[in-house]
Amino acid sequence: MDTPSRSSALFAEACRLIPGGVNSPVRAFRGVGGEPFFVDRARGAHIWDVDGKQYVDFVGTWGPAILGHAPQVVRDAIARTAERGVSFGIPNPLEVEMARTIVDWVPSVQKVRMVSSGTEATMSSIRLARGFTGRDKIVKFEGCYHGHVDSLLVKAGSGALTHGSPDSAGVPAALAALTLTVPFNDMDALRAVFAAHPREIAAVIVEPVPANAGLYLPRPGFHELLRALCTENGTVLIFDEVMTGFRLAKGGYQEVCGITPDLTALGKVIGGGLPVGAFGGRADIMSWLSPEGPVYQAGTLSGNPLALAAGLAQLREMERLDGWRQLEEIGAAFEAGVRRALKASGKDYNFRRIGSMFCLYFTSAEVHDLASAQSSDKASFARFFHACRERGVYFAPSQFEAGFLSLAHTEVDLGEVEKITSEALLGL
Ligand code: KE4
Repeated sequence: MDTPSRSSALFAEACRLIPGGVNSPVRAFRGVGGEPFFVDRARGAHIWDVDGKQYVDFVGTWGPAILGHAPQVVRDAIARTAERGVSFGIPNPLEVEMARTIVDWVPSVQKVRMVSSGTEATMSSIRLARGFTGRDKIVKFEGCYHGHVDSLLVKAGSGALTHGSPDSAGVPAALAALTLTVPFNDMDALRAVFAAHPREIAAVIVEPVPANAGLYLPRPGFHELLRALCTENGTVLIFDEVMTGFRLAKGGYQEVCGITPDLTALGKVIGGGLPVGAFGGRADIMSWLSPEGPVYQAGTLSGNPLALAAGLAQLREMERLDGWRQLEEIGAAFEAGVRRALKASGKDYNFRRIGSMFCLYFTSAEVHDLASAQSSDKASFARFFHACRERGVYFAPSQFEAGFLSLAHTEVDLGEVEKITSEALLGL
């Protein structure tokens, strides 16, 4: 019998101590079968597992690693800041610098509050919208994922979808009933939900580019209609840009599409890999937040100096390098390679990309919402995933996740990946 790998031994121990052996479900490989490997270290576009195997990484810790893993500027900022303390629970200058950066870079954000995760950002945005409007109902889109917020674990994407619990147990039916769901890109259904609940909806929350059922794009006119309906009904429009913020453009996807949301949820990139989230928007809405207003929200580690120093270092480096232009060039080169690999293998699978975010659906159908995304052949995806993993390329361990490129992915990496993906597709 083969000696179990260190990953396998660690996973066995982890399963005795942690539910499913993981601290976040999607890491458990349930979407692709087999056991997860354990990471030993990461640098740039590469990760190494505890058994010494190297991978080109396209998960990028689910989005934060936009410069690549552990960039020098982030490590230096953390070390420098740690010399002065690691947490205060007292206002510190980095909170002002981060707030100013977000307000300057994201035009719709007039005021912002720091939190410690994307979930906190969306949860607080929903509570704030309900307090501001005095209404209870909210709208979300099927397959969109906004973190593990009770009100938003209704027809949710990401791990909730992967593990077959889009409507999570433990969420009171009375609460879930206040969350109305609509298929993304379905303009008739969107009009209908507002017609059925005129001036009753507190907020609509949307991933402007849904990336938690793979990755699909908004149809022309969809966000314009959404903006108009929210304005007509006094409904707060919340863009969940936890994933797209500071990645698809300096000002996030709202800079790309020209739509102005009322609130925006942020996370991932702004933490440089450390735990950070943020939410912000119209000053008249944000003024309802405690201690200014009656909507309570708080956090021991909100505005943590290490996390903000890491995030600011990452944002400044992106600005210095005009990283968004480079990411588009890297994304285009990656896409060209994938399309050559698909052509060589004779597979008519559906590859979607926007900037440095992508998804390869194992279906020839056009994917524009959750239902069409679910037409993907998950068994073929799983075989492709493992064939690539064995050859040293790590994609997200679920068909219902997006992939991420970084400034650290080189032409050499992409050339190697094209070869490996071609072999994996041919072997299906
Ligand atoms: P966190 O609470 O995980 O920091 O953020 C929640 C969240 C909110 N909004 C969007 C659009 C998100 O994509 C996320 C979290 N993304 C997943 C990846 N699909 C995180 C990975 C995980 O759950 O382990």
